Amino acid sequence: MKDAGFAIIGLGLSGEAAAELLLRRGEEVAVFDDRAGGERKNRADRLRARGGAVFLGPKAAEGWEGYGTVVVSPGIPPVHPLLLRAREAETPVISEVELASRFLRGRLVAVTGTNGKTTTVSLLVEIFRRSGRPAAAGGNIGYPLSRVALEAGDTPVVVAEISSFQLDNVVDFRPGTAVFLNLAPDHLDRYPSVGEYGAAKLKIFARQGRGDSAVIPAEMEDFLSPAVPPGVRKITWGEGGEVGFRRGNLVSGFPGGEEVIIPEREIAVSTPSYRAAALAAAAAARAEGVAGGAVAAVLKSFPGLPHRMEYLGEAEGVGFYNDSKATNPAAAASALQAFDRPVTWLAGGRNKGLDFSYLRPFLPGPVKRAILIGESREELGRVLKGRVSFRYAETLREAVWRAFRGAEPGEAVLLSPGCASFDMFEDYRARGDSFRKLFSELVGAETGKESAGRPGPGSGLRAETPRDGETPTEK
Ligand code: UMA
Repeated sequence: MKDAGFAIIGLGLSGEAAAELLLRRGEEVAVFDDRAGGERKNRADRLRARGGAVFLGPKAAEGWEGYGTVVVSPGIPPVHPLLLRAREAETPVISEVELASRFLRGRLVAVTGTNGKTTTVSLLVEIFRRSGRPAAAGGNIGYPLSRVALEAGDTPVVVAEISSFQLDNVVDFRPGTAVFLNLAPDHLDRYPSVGEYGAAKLKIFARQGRGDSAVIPAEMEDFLSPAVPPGVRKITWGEGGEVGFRRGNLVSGFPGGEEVIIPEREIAVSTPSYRAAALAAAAAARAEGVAGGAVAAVLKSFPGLPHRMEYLGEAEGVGFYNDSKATNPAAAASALQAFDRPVTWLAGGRNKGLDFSYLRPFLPGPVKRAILIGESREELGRVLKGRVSFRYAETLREAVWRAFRGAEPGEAVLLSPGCASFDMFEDYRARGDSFRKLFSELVGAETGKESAGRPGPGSGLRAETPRDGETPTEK
């Protein structure tokens, strides 16, 4: 029994970065992972070369001793046997972002919510940079916060994308500004209920205090307020909030007046999810004292991210949209709400324990036809039955071609699966890349030429309020 040093569970991106961070501080580190293959072996070699101990594979647990602190990677389930052992021994357990935050010296702005986190974080980083404050992004965005602490711990502002998994074991994690985006059912393969999933997300506020800000959707104020400690400044966004869309402008309210940040029509992307991210980012920037000009400059030019309502182009008048990042029903519902022209909807994949009946109120909406793929296709089919005509496809390729052949010029084909990708692809990016490739192939095959770019006015994406001199198109 050692009862000293750190044990890290999981040797993915987070585990490796956390181990490096601790080794650099001269700490004793042992890393455990239930699997041995792939990139883990290279990571283990690198860590061993720096003096860390690494235990990989089904017998890894045999190397477990007593430790001073256990650092847990976000993907490790709460019932993992090593975590249970640590709890039994009353060893402190902290998440990787908790560890990382102890080494960050700049201002920490943290963003959580079910959907829209990465877009909001990306907007905020650009806004800070535009305002002259160097900023770095990290966390669930794909770049561990421990890596930010290692490589850029002195950056004046760190904008962290924080998942519920990362909040499960926070202790002193204290963002100067905490941004809450939304809450919809997700990850019910890990949490016993939406309540427990939501409770994990609320921990983003738990350690905040005087001088900090909580940026919350106005519509969730009653629900969120009890979780925000006294003395924390609350800034609400969205309908009825301090920062919102009013009279055709994105405005920020403040005592004694209202500042127009940017006319709505100048915002680069008009989808509901991007507009929500824009409001949350503007509110967080305001909380951090950033001038409206920097916010406006970024909202005017930031084109959105790949795999999130990404417009691929047109094939014979049919617009193709890649929303592969929609891995839960709420994200798919938000995508459907963006259209005011008929949509052939490609959906399905691995269900994360979620109830697809969430989608019912949004159907048929713009959906003319659905093509369902993946493990969950029959479960989804049962929800669509009687509301939307649908058929099954074996592969994404079959789905794309069927969708294209069945669509009329002026319509759209949307991949917004509402499910995880792991039944058919490595991750949502691989699924989106495959969709993009299939689109290029069919453009080449059908027309001999490719057309792509971002949607312009009249693209068929719903603008929530009419643009000047324009009436929104009816279906
Ligand atoms: N492992 C075990 N036993 C288990 C489960 C996993 O040993 O029971 C091991 C795996 O063999 C693997 C390692 O744990 O080697 C993986 O750890 P991890 O799943 O925590 O993955 P990381 O590579 O560290 O990536 C994590 C986040 N992953 C998850 O939350 C599942 C990444 O978010 C994040 O970008 C990264 O840290 C950097 O912060 C991904 C994600 O899917 C994108 N997030 C979820 C989402 O967005 O919905 C929350």
